[in-house]
Amino acid sequence: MNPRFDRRAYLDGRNDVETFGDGVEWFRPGELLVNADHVRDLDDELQGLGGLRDDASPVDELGVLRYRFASTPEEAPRRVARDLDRRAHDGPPLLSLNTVFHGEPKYSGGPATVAEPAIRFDPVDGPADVTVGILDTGLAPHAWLSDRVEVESHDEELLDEDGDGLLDAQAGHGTFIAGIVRRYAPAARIRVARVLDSHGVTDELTIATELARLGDVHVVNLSLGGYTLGDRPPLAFARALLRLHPKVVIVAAAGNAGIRDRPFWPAAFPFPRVVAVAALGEDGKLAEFSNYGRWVDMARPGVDVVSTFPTFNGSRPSSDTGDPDRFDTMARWSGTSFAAARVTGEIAARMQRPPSAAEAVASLPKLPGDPRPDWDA
Ligand SMILES: [Ca+2]
Ligand SMILES: [Ca+2]
Repeated sequence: MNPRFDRRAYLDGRNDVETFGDGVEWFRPGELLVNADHVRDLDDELQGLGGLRDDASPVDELGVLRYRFASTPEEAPRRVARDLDRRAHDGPPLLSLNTVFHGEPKYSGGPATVAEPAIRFDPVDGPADVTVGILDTGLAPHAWLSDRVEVESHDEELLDEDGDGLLDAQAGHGTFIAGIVRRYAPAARIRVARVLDSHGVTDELTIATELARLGDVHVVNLSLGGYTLGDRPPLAFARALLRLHPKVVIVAAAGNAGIRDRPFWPAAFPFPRVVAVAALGEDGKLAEFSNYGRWVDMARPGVDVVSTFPTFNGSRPSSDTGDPDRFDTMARWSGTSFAAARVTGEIAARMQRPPSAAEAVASLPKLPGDPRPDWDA
């Protein structure tokens, strides 16, 4: 991890994402997602504007179709989304851009430059009947995690995918989160799916599709999100939530831009099953980087969290103060990502008594103690 990673500059340099100026909302270029229930009303109009239907759209899982616009890729989907979305302003979304989502560690902090000692815990004996889904950067082999985690080979973490000899900006994020869940819910099974690349980038269609395919889980951790055009709910995500088993709880990070007046999705979905988690600093107040809004449900510590991390030695050399990018099984990291993972673990741990995620959510304190964070700061 490079502590000076500049996400805006990094995203500007990628050709598979774009922004419309403010650098807060990011989208897949030339893509528009359409609610399949309304596609007959919209198909002529979209094709007339140059949209091509993507036959690989996840209609079965989500009821969502994707249109690709080859020409004027920036303007066409954006204009169509704005114009057509007005027709359904108070109803469920008819269509949306394919919003780019990103993991939510705090970049300026980054993992620690030296290994941290392990936090000891005693795994609980006996069969676990709770399964936690983690959609993230995947999972690296780790002694803490091997006996509780289901991970396919294509869901393993990629540490230096760009091959520059340095740890990629968000590599280790999923492994770190799995360790937090394990710490708070030692007996829970963990099912990992890789949706974020090693720089922490994905889009709503990818996440929604994986969510629909995750199978039999009780709680899903989503330490990621994004901002949408017009602050409207992201369509593919809304569809995925409708199709998910009604008892499944989603725990989502509130985001790290220090924004207090815009919804961050999916955390901002106003459903009881979506638990939005802000981060507290060491003083027990809302962390300065944490987003906050009326949609935030809980807050947990999110600064200088220590958890599991891949073993990696980057090309930066050692000095008198040690090797700045040599990671030996543990790291320190900050962000609403890790506050959310703690809530996920707390829910899973409480479920081992009554196996209901919704009841577990209701029984959790919104805040870990007094004093309340300074919400209005
Ligand atoms: Ca790299
Ligand atoms: Ca090194």
